[in-house]
Amino acid sequence: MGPSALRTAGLVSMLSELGHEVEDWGAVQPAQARAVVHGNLALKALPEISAWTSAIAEAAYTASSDAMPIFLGGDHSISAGTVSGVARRAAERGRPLFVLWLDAHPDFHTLDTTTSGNLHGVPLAYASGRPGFSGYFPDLPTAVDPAHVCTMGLRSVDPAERRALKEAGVTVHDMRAIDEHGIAPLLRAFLARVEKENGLLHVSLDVDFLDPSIAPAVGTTVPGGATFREAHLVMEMLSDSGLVSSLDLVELNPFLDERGRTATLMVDLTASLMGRRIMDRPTRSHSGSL
Ligand code: 4U7
Ligand code: MN
Ligand code: MN
Ligand code: MN
Repeated sequence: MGPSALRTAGLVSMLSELGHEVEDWGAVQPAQARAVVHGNLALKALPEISAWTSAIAEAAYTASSDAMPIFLGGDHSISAGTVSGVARRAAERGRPLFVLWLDAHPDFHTLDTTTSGNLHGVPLAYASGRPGFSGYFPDLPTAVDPAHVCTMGLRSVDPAERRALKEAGVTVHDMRAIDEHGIAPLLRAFLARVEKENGLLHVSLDVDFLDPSIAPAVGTTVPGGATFREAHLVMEMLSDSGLVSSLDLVELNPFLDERGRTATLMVDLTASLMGRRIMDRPTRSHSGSL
């Protein structure tokens, strides 16, 4: 129901009003699921998610050829496909792919370390080429270099993920770092790296990045998330940077929403990313001083 709620909240008309040409490609059709059995018996819907991942990766690869795809979930397991698909496209272009993961969680479990078995908790590990997916998920054409991944907003990290993030060299700006430094300088430093390396940037926005008081429509609420203005500022800075080449909007569960306010917020955040401004601002580089 997530994509329907985002469409109902006006995603397409908002993008058109901002002057973008929009094509709604509708729903990706899943590939045929084949029997996949794994030793971790907690894994939920492994054959289905594996089949979806190959279909979504193919769609993401196709859609990123000459446009900026916006992928609507669904839960965050779609990003196993979206990130691996756009990574394949970036590699073909000889550009490094960077990933900004906006989430309360790092989603850095492998099939072996997840204890909940929830496959929306593994997509970043899969796309970064962490071990243990081979034979269960589609073969990765191109892994994202974990050194090109920045997570922001974390406040629920499992012990196995904490170890793996460190070992892999993922940049982690947890909520404490955001409290201490403010979100802008942390993001500015990451964007400067993307620009310096002539990278493409995939942004993955999980509803639970946001504080549940402003975004209740998610199954995995964790208190202490990004505020309304922090989230908009991130999107505005991303827009100014001109570096974003693809976007995920995931984890919206309209069944848990209050009069569509979370769907509306997700659409408004997308508007900030796609060029909506409170006031016109002089154009300046993202690394310039404010
Ligand atoms: B989401 C969790 F244990 N880590 O593995 C798990 F805390 O896409 C949560 O970020 C995963 O919402 C959350 O089940 C996945 C849990
Ligand atoms: Mn997530
Ligand atoms: Mn999450
Ligand atoms: Mn989730």
